[in-house]
Amino acid sequence: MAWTARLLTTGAAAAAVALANAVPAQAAESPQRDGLLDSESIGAVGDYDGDGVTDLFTTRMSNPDVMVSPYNLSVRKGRKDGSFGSPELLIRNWGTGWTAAADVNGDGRVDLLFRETDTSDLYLLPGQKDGSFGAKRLITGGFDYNHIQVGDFNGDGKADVVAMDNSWSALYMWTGRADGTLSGPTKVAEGLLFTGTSASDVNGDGVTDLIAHDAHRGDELFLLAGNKNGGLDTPKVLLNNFSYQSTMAGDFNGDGKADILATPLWRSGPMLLWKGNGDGTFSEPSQVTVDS
Ligand SMILES: [Ca+2]
Ligand SMILES: [Ca+2]
Ligand SMILES: [Ca+2]
Ligand SMILES: [Ca+2]
Repeated sequence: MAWTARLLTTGAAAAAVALANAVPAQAAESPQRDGLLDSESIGAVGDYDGDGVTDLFTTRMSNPDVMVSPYNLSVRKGRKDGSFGSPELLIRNWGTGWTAAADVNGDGRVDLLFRETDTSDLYLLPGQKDGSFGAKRLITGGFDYNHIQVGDFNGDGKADVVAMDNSWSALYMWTGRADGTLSGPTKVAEGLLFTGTSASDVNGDGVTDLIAHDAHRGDELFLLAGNKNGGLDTPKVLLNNFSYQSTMAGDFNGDGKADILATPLWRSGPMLLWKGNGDGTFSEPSQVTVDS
């Protein structure tokens, strides 16, 4: 498949979780207990403005008073105190599907990867210098995978893709080649229900890693460390007693070390931030403030 894989800068974040399976909203502006607005959910994480702090890409219904209305894509910029700003509209009529964010083409701007639910088409939207995104370009059709993440998982400087198959039982990887195409897929992990995946260099060795939460096992967050042998290491428990959703990895306080961000189940409380120590260990979680 065509792909513009080139240098990934840093181990910067890629993406995340759950799109818009949110409940249709009634009130337009009342924030949920996690600080996001009604019908707003996090689609991906990445450093949109290049300030070293990972930002949130969120989707939200354009008209919360209508049961079915198109979703818009916005960014909430992260700050060094771990909080997030108000949503800034990026793209109208974004659609529904899986979103990932990473600098795929190596120009220093975060690009977006989007798999449309209705068609299974996989698109790339290149990030531009002015903060906008270029027209979506088809990478491949028939991409029947979900929980899509982008990062340099084999440490060769080119962006790779990891995604879960439709049986929800195995992770596959597509490796970025020098000629700008992707090769694969190769099965890189199985045996867990890999929901809640997110990509970042969690253990600080310069190679993008994957975190994964198995919704059936419930209380463990796993690390699948990227390795230079072209795969992901066997899952290891990263955090215990981890009953959260919308789990994301990125540098949410801009200190150069990957952190974990998550929401309590059913959005029942504020988002929490586990600050990374840079070696795969984390501080106790602190509450995250999100502007309305
Ligand atoms: Ca940022
Ligand atoms: Ca690579
Ligand atoms: Ca790593
Ligand atoms: Ca950090």
